[in-house]
Amino acid sequence: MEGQSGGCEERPFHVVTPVLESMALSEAAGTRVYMKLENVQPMGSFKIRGIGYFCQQVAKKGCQHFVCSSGGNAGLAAAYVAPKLGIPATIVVPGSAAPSTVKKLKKLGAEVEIFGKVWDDANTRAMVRAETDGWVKVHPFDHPLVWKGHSTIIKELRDSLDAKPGAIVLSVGGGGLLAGVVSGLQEVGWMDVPIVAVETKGADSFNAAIKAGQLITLPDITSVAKCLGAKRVAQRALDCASECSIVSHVLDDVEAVEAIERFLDDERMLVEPACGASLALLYSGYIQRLQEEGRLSWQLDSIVVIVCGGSGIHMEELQTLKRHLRMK
Ligand code: PLV
Repeated sequence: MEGQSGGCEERPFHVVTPVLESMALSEAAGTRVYMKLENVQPMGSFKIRGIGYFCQQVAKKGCQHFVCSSGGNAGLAAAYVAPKLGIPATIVVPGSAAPSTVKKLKKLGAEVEIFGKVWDDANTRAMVRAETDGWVKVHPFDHPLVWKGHSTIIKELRDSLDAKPGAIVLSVGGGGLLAGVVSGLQEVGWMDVPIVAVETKGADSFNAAIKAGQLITLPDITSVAKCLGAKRVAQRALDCASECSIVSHVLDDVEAVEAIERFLDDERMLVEPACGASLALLYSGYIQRLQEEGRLSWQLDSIVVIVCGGSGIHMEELQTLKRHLRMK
């Protein structure tokens, strides 16, 4: 199919994002840190890469209607590309989704259904609607086309860095970003670059799967990082662990939210707790701890942190999160 239709619809929906060195993060991590700034993508997160690519491909095959279950950001990406492809979209979000996200989705022209408590509930509902109405289900993380779209992050990194990084830090929800990064590393021949996969306690389904050696379904999502809140990761995410070196790390909500505040001060950018988790790994001294434990090399020339972004955050929401976590 690729290349058949030509014209502007073949152009990706995502933009090539900047890679910037962060003095503050480098100081905290004791190694030079580059930020891959996915927060400046259309709709504020990396999701546009994979979701945009998926939607573009199924549109070519005659899709009539998208239905996407989402914690927020995948839905925003789908709602953003749908009118550009001339296809209506229904986004199913859980009650935990930020009200501002729901508003934004409606503004983009999507039909929004709020269903259940966490993303898994919304996903069950989206599957029913896809089946009964004959719509195309847009999965936020578990599809090869989504991973292919996300893999462009690594090709861009290869083009913008002088040398391959010593490690890549990223957040894991259902594992779509992880799967995309691994396929990108395979494509550019960087398979020896270790990945640090970060989650928050209460949204740590990847860590649970790694420990058990099989997929585990968490009883509930209790973390404030709702966009990391898939009770069970994609099988592909777990399979990635046998194809390359992945260090799974879990930290606290408080650390993730502290990292959001520090990042706002240091880099003047506001991101979701889902992204704060990756930043906290650098700010809270975990790189050095992983090096002491022998899980990461002492000879890291540089680290790339994927600033995955997220739209469901504002100053007011940040204050609410801090109150909820009893932070000063
Ligand atoms: N968010 C998904 C799944 O939510 C969504 O529907 O938007 N960082 C941000 C800002 C995200 O929005 C997400 C995923 C992730 C990281 C994790 O990506 P994943 O799911 O590909 O591992 C429940």
